[in-house]
Amino acid sequence: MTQSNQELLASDTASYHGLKEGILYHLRYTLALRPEQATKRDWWLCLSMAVKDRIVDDMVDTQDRHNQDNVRRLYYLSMEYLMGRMLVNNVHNVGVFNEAQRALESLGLEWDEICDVEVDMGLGNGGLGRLAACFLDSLATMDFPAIGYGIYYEFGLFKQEFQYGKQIEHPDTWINYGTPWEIVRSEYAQPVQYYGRVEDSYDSFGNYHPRWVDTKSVLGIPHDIPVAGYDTKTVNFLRLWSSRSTEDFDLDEFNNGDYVEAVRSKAIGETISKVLYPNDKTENGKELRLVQQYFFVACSLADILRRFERSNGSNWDALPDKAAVQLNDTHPTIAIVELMRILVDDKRLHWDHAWGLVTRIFAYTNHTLLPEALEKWSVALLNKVLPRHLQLIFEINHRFMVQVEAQWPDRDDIKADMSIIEEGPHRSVRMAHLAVVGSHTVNGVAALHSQLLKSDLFPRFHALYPNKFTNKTNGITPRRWLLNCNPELTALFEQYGIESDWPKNLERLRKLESLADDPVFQEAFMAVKHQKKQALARVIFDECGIEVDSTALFDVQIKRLHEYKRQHLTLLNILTIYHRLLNNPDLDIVPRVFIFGAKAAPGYALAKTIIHAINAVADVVNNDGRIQGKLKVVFLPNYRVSLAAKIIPAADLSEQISTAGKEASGTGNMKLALNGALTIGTLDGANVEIREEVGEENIFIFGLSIEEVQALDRHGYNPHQYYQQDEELRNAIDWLCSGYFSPNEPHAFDDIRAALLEHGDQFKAMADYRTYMECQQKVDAVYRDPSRWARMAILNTARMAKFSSDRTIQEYAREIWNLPACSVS
Ligand code: B1N
Repeated sequence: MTQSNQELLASDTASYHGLKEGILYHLRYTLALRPEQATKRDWWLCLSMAVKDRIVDDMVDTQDRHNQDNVRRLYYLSMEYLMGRMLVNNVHNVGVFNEAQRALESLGLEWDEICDVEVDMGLGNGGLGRLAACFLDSLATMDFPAIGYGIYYEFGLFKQEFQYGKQIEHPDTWINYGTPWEIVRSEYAQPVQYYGRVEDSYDSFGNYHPRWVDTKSVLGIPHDIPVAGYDTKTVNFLRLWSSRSTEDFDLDEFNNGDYVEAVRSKAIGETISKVLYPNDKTENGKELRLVQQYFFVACSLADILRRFERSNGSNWDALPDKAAVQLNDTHPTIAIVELMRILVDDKRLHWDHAWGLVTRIFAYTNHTLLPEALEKWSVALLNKVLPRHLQLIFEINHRFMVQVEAQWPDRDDIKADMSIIEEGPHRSVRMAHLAVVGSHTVNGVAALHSQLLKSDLFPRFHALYPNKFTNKTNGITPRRWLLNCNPELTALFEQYGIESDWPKNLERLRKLESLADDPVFQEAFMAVKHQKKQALARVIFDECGIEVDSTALFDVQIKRLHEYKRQHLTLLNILTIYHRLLNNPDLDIVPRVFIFGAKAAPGYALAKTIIHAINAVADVVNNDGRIQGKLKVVFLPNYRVSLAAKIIPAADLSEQISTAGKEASGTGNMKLALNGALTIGTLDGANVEIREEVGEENIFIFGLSIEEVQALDRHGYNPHQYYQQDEELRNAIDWLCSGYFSPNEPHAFDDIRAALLEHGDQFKAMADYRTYMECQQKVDAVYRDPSRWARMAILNTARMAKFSSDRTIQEYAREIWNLPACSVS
């Protein structure tokens, strides 16, 4: 071997120096282009590859260290990861932001324009998927050995477009041109079995060992996305599985001479990882969804055990010391059963031995109390897709029922209530019960939500296992949600002597408290806000063609569209203000721009109607010269992580108005407050804790408390009463449904009225309408006092330390995972 070859092989860093050289290297040797041929996308790609090269060097070192030290690892199992754009985050985390900016500048390129080329990695629906992404960032930043496992969906969450105000969905073809951030590891492909039947069989000692036979199989291919921590060498990764057919898939058809049919059915194997289900909350019980769940769980567990056996052989008793597995909601709960199957059927452990290990490995996070979101799989479907797993579930349940009998003798009602199997004409498996029984710890995502888990959702389980239940209030990564999206504000921090390690230690921002009354700082803080509002105003004009005044109050409601989140309550507010303005054009109100961003599940008709209604009202309001631009309504299409990063720094007011008890936590509330938006909200989810942190004088709280909501549910709630007694409310609803806003479709919005009146207003919008309107008046009054508003906004930013996902992950690591950090230097 020549000297230079040896050097090259021995070298453990990229073979060029400087990002700019890296960009030009990739332009020539990866894309085979001359600079004058390169498009913005080419430059984005080359910069991304050059940044990835840096990250890969640290990734190799990190993984070497973890393997050599045979560390305990956290495995995060999630069906969803909303990573958004990777470039901006990665340049910040690996400390090459300035170098990257200079490199682009010297090539005559505009930083923002190049970043805007990147398509979001949108492999999730909303808060649950984004939480997983924030957690990965915190895990790497705090040097925790961790691997995220999920699905490499070919189509992420649909792209949303409005046609005549109605939501139209388009496929999200994010992977069309490939992504520079992945490393495909075909060498770690995993086979997965499905269908077939269970055959009785006995080993040579006469012991019963059922065999799962005549199965179909697919192959999972891992795509690794490096996750670089901020200001540390640690680089973890997210391993996403795509499905490929194996060659023996439907060999019978092949042998029967039906070549085309064999190839067609090969394609079925590839559909498993095709598309993310766009339902946030409603379960649809579709076979493909179950197949997706088992596919990624089986691949991930096989991968975890391969890694374990490489270092520990078959010393299964050490498994709970080396692996902690977190279930992100019930979606990966079949993992509990799959690990039992492997340990009992394949590794031949005794049941009690295996169960003892399994229940020390898993922990389960619940993200919602809404009954329609609680997963159930029909026994018939499970028997078809995973017959051996169904047997194991019955066995788990049988042993669990023995425990229940011991605790509550002869109480069949309690058994029926707690059983993993729901009896009835269509028997089904309650995945949440399975998750609770098979986990050592169950957590909710905000204090209030965790309380309700114990008192309302799982009271019997709480009585049986009082120490299993705990709270881990959600958090957000301050890197993406402040450093990356609001560099103008973070520059101010530097100017005012905030320690530069604030992105890793958000407590540092508390220093801003002492500046909250400083008029010069107030002005500087609000000047940044105004600058971000101007930038958002340009986005609004480009996207919607609507001109908005950047001095107006920017009132922001960004989240999935759902009745419980009550975007329609905001719509009633808008209709009322509009009505007041028309009746009194000189009315002295604070000019407002209502800004919405929300996708509706494609099958959720009422949610789509609400979008249509907001757009229809917006169209009338925005073009009515009589109100002199005092009111504007904007619905930005295709809400996603990268759009959130543009809206959040520009928000004055953050709408968090869910019916008390329905929003498990919320995380947008935290992102907005961190960027100095004031919250108007109900005492729900993490709003309760935000109030505790910022102080009740720095937040606008209104509406029914959870006790009041529950009392109304018990004693009968009558929405008609509010309709009859409140003229403005009645007018808003009647006007919406008069055809005035939809002359071509006069009945377009009747379903909203029906939901609010005839169908009983499940989410109590009618009851909260008046206090909401009154609270908005208080908002107006404060906004008219710029110094008071600035003080409140500054105190919100200053007091968000609790909501850093670093704090959340620290708590999981100490109290659930027992996970030591491992620094790589
Ligand atoms: O999880 C977030 C919370 O902050 C939100 O309050 C909560 O609504 C959200 C089925 C879900 N709960 N349940 C889901 C998502 C996809 C799906 O297929 C349910 N998402 C939440 C993070 O804790």
